[in-house]
Amino acid sequence: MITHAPEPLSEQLPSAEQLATLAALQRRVLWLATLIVHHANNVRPNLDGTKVGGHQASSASMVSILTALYFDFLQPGDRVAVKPHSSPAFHAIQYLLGRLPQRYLTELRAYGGLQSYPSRTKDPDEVDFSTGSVGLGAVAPAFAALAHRYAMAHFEKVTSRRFIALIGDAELDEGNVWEALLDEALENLDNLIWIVDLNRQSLDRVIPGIKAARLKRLFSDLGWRVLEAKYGRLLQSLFARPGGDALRVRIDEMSNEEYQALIRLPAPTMRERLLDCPDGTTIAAVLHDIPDETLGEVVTNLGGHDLGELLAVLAQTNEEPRRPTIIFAYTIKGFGLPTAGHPLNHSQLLSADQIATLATQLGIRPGTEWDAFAPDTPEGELCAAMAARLFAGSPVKQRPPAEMLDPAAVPLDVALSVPDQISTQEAFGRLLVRLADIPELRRRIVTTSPDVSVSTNLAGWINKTGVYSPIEHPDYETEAYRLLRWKRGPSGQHIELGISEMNLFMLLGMFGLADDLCGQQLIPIGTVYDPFVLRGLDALIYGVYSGARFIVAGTPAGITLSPEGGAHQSTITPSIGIELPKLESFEPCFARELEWLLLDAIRSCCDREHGRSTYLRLTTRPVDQRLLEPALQRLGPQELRRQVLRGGYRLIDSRRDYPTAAVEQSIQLVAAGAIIPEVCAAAEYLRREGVAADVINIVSPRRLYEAWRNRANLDDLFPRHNPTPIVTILDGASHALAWLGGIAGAPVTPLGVDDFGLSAARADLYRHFGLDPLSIAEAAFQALDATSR
Ligand SMILES: Cc1ncc(C[n+]2csc(CCOP(=O)(O)OP(=O)(O)O)c2C)c(N)n1
Ligand SMILES: [Mg+2]
Repeated sequence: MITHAPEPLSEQLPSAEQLATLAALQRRVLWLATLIVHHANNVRPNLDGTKVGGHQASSASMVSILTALYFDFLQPGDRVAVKPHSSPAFHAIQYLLGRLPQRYLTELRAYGGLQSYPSRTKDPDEVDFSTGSVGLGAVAPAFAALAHRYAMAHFEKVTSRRFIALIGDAELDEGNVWEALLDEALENLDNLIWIVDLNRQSLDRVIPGIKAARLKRLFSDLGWRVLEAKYGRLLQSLFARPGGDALRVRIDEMSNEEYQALIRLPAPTMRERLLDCPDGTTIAAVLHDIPDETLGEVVTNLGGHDLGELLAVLAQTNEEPRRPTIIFAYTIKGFGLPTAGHPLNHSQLLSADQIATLATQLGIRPGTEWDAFAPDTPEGELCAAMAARLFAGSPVKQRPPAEMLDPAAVPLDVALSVPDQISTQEAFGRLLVRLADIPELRRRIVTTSPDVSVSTNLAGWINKTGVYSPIEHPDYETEAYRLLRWKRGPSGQHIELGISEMNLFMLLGMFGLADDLCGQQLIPIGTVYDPFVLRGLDALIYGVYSGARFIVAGTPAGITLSPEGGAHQSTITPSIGIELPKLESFEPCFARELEWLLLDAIRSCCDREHGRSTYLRLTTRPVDQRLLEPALQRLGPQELRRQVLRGGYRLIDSRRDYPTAAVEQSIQLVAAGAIIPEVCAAAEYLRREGVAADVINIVSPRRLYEAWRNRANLDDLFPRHNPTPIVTILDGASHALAWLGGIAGAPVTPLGVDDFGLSAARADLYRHFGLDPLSIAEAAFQALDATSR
């Protein structure tokens, strides 16, 4: 573990000899990255003719930056997010470092091969951050740097050092980038470095106007160190000549479109165009000794392709005072390729002839196309030295060491005592307060919320543990804060975010990977209003896709939050819980259930191989806890707990719980969450009418669905030998439970909320959507009628 004091790194700039070695490595990276894509598209047999794809120009744009990082700048513990469309260049480097077997180079986008975009979980080499959906990879390292800072404050040792995002310039169009930049919680991350690959191109176009100046001002205003690698050393030397300023002004003031067009012209025309301005004669004099053969090289000599310039700028990131740093590295999309600067080069591929010419240009001899460097060459020696520095020479991907919570320290229950009437949200708040009394758990739990901590019942936990801030703040307690002590300091264990659900899920995701990224396990628990889960959905998906383990409570949920109205009433979140891979989801009704679930979710966070994140859909509706009594008596706490965790249990077993009732027909009422009291009331009504109505409480539709798909025996809930008609009831889209009849082959009547919500009293809304006891009973009678006919 590194006890992290950001020590100054070598500030020695490389010699001419070292630069020559780096240049040779860069050429090889460009070659291999281009060839990896070429092979996948034009050489590997393609059975169905579907375009394979891959991004040669995007990779070429990034080649110099990646070379400067992986063959010089990076230190052990540095974590890097790689621009999605430069993955071929990244993998080429991993190959040269001895971290990726050669056979993968011919397997880009093939089954079991290299993924199209860097993937933590699926690529064979070590990827720190998955990228692909632009904008998310840009900010993931910022949240990871926050996890690092938090872990340092609480555990004093981490395995991470700096966090580096390599960002395409068009990624800065994504709103999530700005949501992150503006959040106070992410201020002053002094080990965060963003490098923008400023090729002024996106997918479809050359980006009009020079946005860079505005961006620089914005970052500077946000307290970042703003650096740029704009011009290479060659151009800089021309600018330094008498009259050189005129050349600089000419290039500076040229529109991006004009520049991109200029660099694709034959040299004589290029010169003509350059001189076509009022200062033409002065510029002609500056360029008088530059022959046509090298004019193109001079005009494209941007800082983002000049290794000496890049390393000099990177060295400045270590200067005091340390601050988050952004480097605008000016690049050319397709640098070194015939597609350079072409407005439509994003998915352009080189032809076989162009590949052959490129091989000659880059000095690749026939038969050595896939070679790495021999160990006794300067390039081979540098590769070995960097591999030793970054990976201690280990050739294989492995899970990095981490300090973890021992799952054995997590109890099965905490005997939470609750009043007869309590909502799941309030029970959640009380549970957290109880967990704060278990030291091993408390150490690693960190809560977070996008400005809804108090209204989601986190106040008790916050009062006990405090709010995290890198520095101690005085506690100006006022009347308004009597119920909530907002004490801020480095030992706090709650992170308050501004209103950005995107930031919430990015934080949960990156804190949920803190064991891998920083060497300290954290158990992040977030709260969010359930309808606004959808505003952070991309980041939620990103977190679970990346393999993070965290817990989130969406609360309050559904129309049960009656007066708040439509925008606050979630209806489609249950299906996210059922369908999003690698997520657990639960919609409990009773405090006891929630207690078992939350503890189990924490245990799952401790399992680095198979653990999953957990989504709890909760509510503020107080529910009579005595409704659980008959099931508790019938099954006993152990068996009930097992069934809750498996996804569902029989809350009312009509024949057993009411043996004397006169019964003519049977029906199953299958429901989840806060609507259960209505369902129990409907069951009672039906019983009085001679219908044995069982109530099955589906605590996790997802778990039951997975069990069903895995052919588990669910006969105790849905007997196949005697399928009984089913009415499903959910405060959510009715579709989410409608599949349940498939388990037993029983007819289903799905009830739920299949329209946008609206403001009203709860009983009015239940009636409006047909979820009140009488409507449920009515649906049951109709179902029975239909089956008897
Ligand atoms: C969220 C998202 N929207 C759209 C895309 C499709 N897309 C892929 S690359 C790209 C343009 C990227 O431009 P930039 O970030 O500047 O990268 P570069 O120019 O280096 O290729 C777009 C729109 C995507 N990958 N992710
Ligand atoms: Mg771009």
